[in-house]
Amino acid sequence: MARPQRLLPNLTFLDLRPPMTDAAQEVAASLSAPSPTLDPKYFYDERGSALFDAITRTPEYYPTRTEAALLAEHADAMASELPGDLVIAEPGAGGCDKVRLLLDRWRPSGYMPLEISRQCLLDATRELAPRYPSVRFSAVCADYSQALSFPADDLGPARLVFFPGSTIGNFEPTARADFLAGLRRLAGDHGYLLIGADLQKDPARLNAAYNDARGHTAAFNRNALHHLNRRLNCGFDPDAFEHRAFYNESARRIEMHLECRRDQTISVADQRIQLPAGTRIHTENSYKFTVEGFSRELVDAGFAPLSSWVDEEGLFSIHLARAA
Ligand code: AVJ
Repeated sequence: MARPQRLLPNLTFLDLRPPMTDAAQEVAASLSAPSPTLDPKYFYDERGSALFDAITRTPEYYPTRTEAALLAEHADAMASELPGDLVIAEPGAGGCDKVRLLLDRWRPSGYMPLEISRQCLLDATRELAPRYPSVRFSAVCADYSQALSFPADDLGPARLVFFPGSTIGNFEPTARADFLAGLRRLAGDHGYLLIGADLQKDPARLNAAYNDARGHTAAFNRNALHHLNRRLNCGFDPDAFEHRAFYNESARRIEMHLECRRDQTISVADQRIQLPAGTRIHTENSYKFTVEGFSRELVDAGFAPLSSWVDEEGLFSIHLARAA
């Protein structure tokens, strides 16, 4: 079992060396399926992360700023329902941006970001740890499946699992139930969960949030193709793909697709894949919730909901729950 390295007085780094998925095989299989798909993880190379940041600053994309305002407004109310001594564990922490507010307001005894992108995790924690000398930083380089089975230390401070941004909306219903059960394991029997869930609303508002006027979401969507060209030399012509994002009301989800405008042939894993004009590649689902419906999913995953907070406009919700 890998051992944590001490990088700074209050920062240790544990590299669980997440297995490199055979992306070429995975992409070849998903693109040659009757309904071609691409995993949304392919949006997020360095350029993709920068494009997502740009999306969060558009007037149309409300989730990130609405959630940040809710956290700022209710951080004390949340703390009043939590034990004084806490370790915040954050799977998929990325650049550790969203937790800063909680570190400022709560001064937990520990913070454990779990993140697959090694350099991103190292850069973020090396920058953060000196700012919070009283917080013990335990950075873990791991993929989701490794992260969710990271045992809770029942003798130590209670663990609060922090999963913001409504990234939970990317999971299909069954995978979501499994993932929430994984968050329950990560929290442990004495742990808690603080999670963000975007709410169902007027389709026009949702469609606007995924079709911003500046075109950042369209560029973010096409970036999956640029990323695969760089990483797997697929030979896509990304500019020959139309960005399509719409709210599928019956499925209660935003769907993102890339529509091929002219015949293309790409190659991956020594396979040549024909993409005739009109082909749609399904690149992301972002499910939308109700407070009641999401609370039921938390109960099914082994949590007892404590409180939830929704902004005045009813756009976004944050849920605090404890291990049942
Ligand atoms: C980061 C997955 C929460 O689904 O709203 C933003 C990603 N996709 N614009 C979302 C995204 C298009 C975002 N999540």
